[in-house]
Amino acid sequence: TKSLKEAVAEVVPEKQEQLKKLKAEHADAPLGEITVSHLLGGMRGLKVMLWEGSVLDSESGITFHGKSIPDCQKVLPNADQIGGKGKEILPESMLWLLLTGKVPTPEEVKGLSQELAAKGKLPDYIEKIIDSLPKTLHPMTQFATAVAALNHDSKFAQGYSQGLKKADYWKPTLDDSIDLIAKLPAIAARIYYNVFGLGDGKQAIDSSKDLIANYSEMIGYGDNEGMIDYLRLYIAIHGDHEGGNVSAHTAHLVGSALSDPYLSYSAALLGLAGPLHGLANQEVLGWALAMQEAVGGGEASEEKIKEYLWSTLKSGRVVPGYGHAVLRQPDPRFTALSEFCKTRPELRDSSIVQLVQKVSQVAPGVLKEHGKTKNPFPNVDAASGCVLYQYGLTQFTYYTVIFGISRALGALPQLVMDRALGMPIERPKSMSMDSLKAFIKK
Ligand code: FAM
Repeated sequence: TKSLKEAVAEVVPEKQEQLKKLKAEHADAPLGEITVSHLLGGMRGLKVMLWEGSVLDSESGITFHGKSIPDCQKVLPNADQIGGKGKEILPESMLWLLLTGKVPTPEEVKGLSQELAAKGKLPDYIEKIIDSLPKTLHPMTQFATAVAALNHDSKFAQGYSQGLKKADYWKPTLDDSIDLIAKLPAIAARIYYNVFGLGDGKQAIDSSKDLIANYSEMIGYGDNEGMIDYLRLYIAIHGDHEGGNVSAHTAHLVGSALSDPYLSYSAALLGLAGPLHGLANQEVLGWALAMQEAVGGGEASEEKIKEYLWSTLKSGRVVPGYGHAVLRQPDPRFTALSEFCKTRPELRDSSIVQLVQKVSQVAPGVLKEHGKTKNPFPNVDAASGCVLYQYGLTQFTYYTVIFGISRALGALPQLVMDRALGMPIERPKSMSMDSLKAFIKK
């Protein structure tokens, strides 16, 4: 059985060769025209980033090394296959796929799970930093603070300062990345304890359990099979959404300055904390609960839901959980989480889950009529929070932290690849309005 590091070491020369060929044969091939509206429009649609783990198609949604979410659900090992209990994709399996492009065997996943368990304990100083933060500080700010502070022990930063060769940069980048992914659940659990006084504050790790079974135990859900498997699925499928989204792009940008994985991922978390990106799951739930109060739960009529949607839009707000910068169809991640809800009676019968599902049928029509958004369909965040809520995790300022455990599965593998491929510092050209005008006149 291979370790993840051995599996990555096999892939690196192949990727380096592929890049060499691409440069030699196609360096000058055009990838489209850049217009002023690209510059003014958040660079939508510009093909200007290399990202190996996943590709997002506007119609069919995300694929991870060519595999759709249903494909991954078929082939990636679950907890049942490694001696635990559960049918959903293990985040460890997704991490392996994202890093190597290969489907791991259950034995390889078990080995990775054990490696993460062995590295998951937090150093004392990190616990102290978290405990010293005010409970009123947003959990995402606490998350980014703790992750940045882990750079105290970065192998990459240490190696770099000791003159590490460029060809070897990827190795300590991978060590740091695995170390960070191993510690994210304990950091998240410690924040839960600091802010809400929930969980036992010990963050104990059982080496026979997978990453999320351990995390669930830390936050007080160790006996809840439904919640544990939901968290596995949620964390596996939120892992990567190609490179241009704010969190992934931020990790890549900051990492391009050779900031170590802790600093790069801390910056990514700060981007994830924005309401148009990761904070949307927190926003959706607040909005959905207010709607439930106004129109009723699963039994609410279509008319009442429509009225509520219009009142949100007329007050100048966006409907949270709807629309997407790239997708133009319902988000397959939304579909996967909705399918999960159908498999569990406690979710099937939940009033808030039923309401969210009903809204997903009514909102596209209303948003089309409203006529602004290019995508009237639900994105992943439309569904993600109501399940947590139903399982009793009602502290919705915490929801984005769970997303933050997940996004590392995609952002950090690309950082490893960036180092292996010797990608340069990112430095696009900016223009002032005056200089643009002068340029256009030429
Ligand atoms: N409700 C109302 N209006 C919306 C809308 C929505 N859900 N989504 C987009 N619009 C508006 C948008 O505000 C813009 O209006 P203005 O021209 O007045 O500025 C117009 O429609 C065109 O926007 P777009 O081109 O369709 O979307 P963008 O690519 O600019 O933005 C989103 C994409 C996701 C930021 C946007 O759809 C949005 O604000 N959605 C609600 C928040 C949300 O759910 N975010 C989560 C995204 C998720 F996938 C994630 O990152 N986790």
